Amino acid sequence: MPYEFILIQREEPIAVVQINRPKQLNALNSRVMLEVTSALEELDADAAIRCLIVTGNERAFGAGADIKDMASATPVEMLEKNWIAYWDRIKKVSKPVIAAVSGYAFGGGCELAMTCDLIVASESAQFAQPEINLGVIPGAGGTQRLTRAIGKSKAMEMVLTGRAMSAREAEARGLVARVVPTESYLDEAKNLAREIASKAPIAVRLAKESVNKAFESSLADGLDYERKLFYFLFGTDDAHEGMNAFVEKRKAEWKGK
Ligand code: DAK
Repeated sequence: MPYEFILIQREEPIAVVQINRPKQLNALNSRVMLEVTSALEELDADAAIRCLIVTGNERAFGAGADIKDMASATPVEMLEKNWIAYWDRIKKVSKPVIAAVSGYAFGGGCELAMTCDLIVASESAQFAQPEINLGVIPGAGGTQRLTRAIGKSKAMEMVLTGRAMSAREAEARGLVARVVPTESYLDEAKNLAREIASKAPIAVRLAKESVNKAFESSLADGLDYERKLFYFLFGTDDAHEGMNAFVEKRKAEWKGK
């Protein structure tokens, strides 16, 4: 499909999906969400790509859902937008998705970043769920994912006041994996993506699946799930290649089989 609000950069084995609505600080409307979701799904199906990045620009990852679009919406219109379906589709992408965040990650922007597998933040990134200031609450996972990421008390504070959290605090609280200089945040995210892309592809896919399972299961069920994936990997050529390469003191050559 022709894209209006995103740019795609392919640098095999990684690819970057950049939200490109700079005048509106990358406010997310239905079209933006459709394009981001479709691009991620296309790249997920592309065998030459092994790790994905979603980003915005230095000033804004995304300032949230487009408030102008929502200002006079009725409950039925919001329901029919079925926005949440985009987040569910992004969650189903099998390859790792890194959010490279600089500037504002507010409301739906913060929720989009949290839906990715991990966040690399620039020093100037700010995270907030400011929906309370609009008379509503987060609707695309903010109250749930933020709480799981940073704990109840801090999530409560952010959701009830709408106050923003700095990149450094987000790192200290485990919301983001690492904070990097603003001028090189995308390069740092790409380096991380390339590192992940250099690992055994099936193991990467199942590792992602297993970590994500931790958010949706009891500890006992999660451990059980992890163990089954672990046993399964012994049926792959790559597992034997990885272990033999270690024993033979050489670099492993992954086949993704
Ligand atoms: N929507 C529309 N336009 C936005 C916007 C947004 N969220 N954020 C910024 N803009 C626009 C501004 O209107 C302005 O446009 P012009 O006036 O120049 O035409 C331009 O971007 C620059 O913004 P500012 O002039 O305000 O820039 P500042 O640097 O002064 O301030 C700011 C930046 C990010 C602090 C400020 O713009 C701001 O507070 N923005 C709103 C942030 C916000 O409240 N975000 C949460 C939106 S609610 C759903 C699930 C989830 C959601 C919706 C539905 N369903 C399940 C159906 C999500 C909801 C949200 O995210």
